[in-house]
Amino acid sequence: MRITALAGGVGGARFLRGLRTHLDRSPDLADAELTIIGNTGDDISLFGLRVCPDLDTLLYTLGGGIHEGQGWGRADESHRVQGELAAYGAVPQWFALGDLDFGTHIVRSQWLGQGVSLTEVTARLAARWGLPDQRITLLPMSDSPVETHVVVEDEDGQRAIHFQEWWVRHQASIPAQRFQAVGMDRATAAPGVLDAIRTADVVLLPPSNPVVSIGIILGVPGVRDALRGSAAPVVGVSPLIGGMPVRGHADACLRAIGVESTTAAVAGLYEDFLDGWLVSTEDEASLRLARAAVRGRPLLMSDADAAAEIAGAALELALELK
Ligand code: GDP
Ligand code: FO1
Ligand code: CA
Repeated sequence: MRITALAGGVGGARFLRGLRTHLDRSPDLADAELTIIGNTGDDISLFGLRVCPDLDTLLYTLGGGIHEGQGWGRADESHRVQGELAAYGAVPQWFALGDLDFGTHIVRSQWLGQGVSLTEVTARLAARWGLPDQRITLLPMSDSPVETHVVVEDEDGQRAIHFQEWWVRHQASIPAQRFQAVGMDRATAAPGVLDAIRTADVVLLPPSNPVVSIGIILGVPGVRDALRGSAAPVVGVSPLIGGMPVRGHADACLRAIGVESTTAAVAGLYEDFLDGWLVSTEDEASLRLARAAVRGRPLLMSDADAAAEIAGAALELALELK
């Protein structure tokens, strides 16, 4: 079986690690192939280095190197390089880059500088983290740089800032007027992305941020059409429980695009291609969708086993809809 998933960072990575665990525990599914299409709209250039937060969160989580408490960055990390940069007065200092994490950004930037595509760079990083051994292929959504910027307005007037500055530095506390995927007008889907959707047996949407993770991937030319046209059932998992994001600021992102913070409204963003929608048990009773089957389950990925249960339920729903 071929499973394709669209994913952001922490929510996507924890769900997909759970999915791999579920597959490995199911004798008839153990040889399933998983292709992940990762959001690169979060990418940012810092200190001359290209940083791809969502791809790295996926790599470290699936490869066993993630800082579990934080959900991003490396376990057993130190920050000596950043201290040295601070001593030189180098900015920004609001984005924490650890020494081990710097290694990833250095080698990625070196390869990109040699003309290697982000797809190939990501494959090389994935090999180090053992993803091919788990039958996982990680693809960036595009090889062309796309950066999510946020249009904000404060006492200094209206301006666009990088998504990471809005999210990390300002903790999404400045109301966002809108998001701009800078570079998307020139972007094409990375090699293998559209085929992975078209030829999948099942497509899963983890509980990733519907606006700045999944929403950005859906903006890549051809992706939405491929989802609409795919014969595979498309099943999503709600990132909201009782209308609230489990972590992060998805509610602020939804507000910026004029969408209510409810599981129904998030499903509405996927309405044209969604076949199944897994929601939290408490949200199930109040939810009727015209086109997609709804199922309720406890949706808190409190540990690896809980994530495996949730991923198993999403896959089960998809297989029923086939
Ligand atoms: P990011 O790039 O690190 O922000 O990660 P994603 O975009 O992949 O996922 C972020 C979303 O995951 C947030 O909107 C959270 O509400 C959601 N999320 C995180 N943990 C859980 C969980 O345990 N259960 C569910 N249902 N959603 C979660
Ligand atoms: N998130 C933070 O809240 N603060 C940070 O300083 C921070 C640093 C960071 C470094 C590398 C990386 O891969 C991710 C990092 N994140 C940090 C996570 C992050 O960029 C965001 O949570 C997501 O991109 C939001 O979607
Ligand atoms: Ca992200």
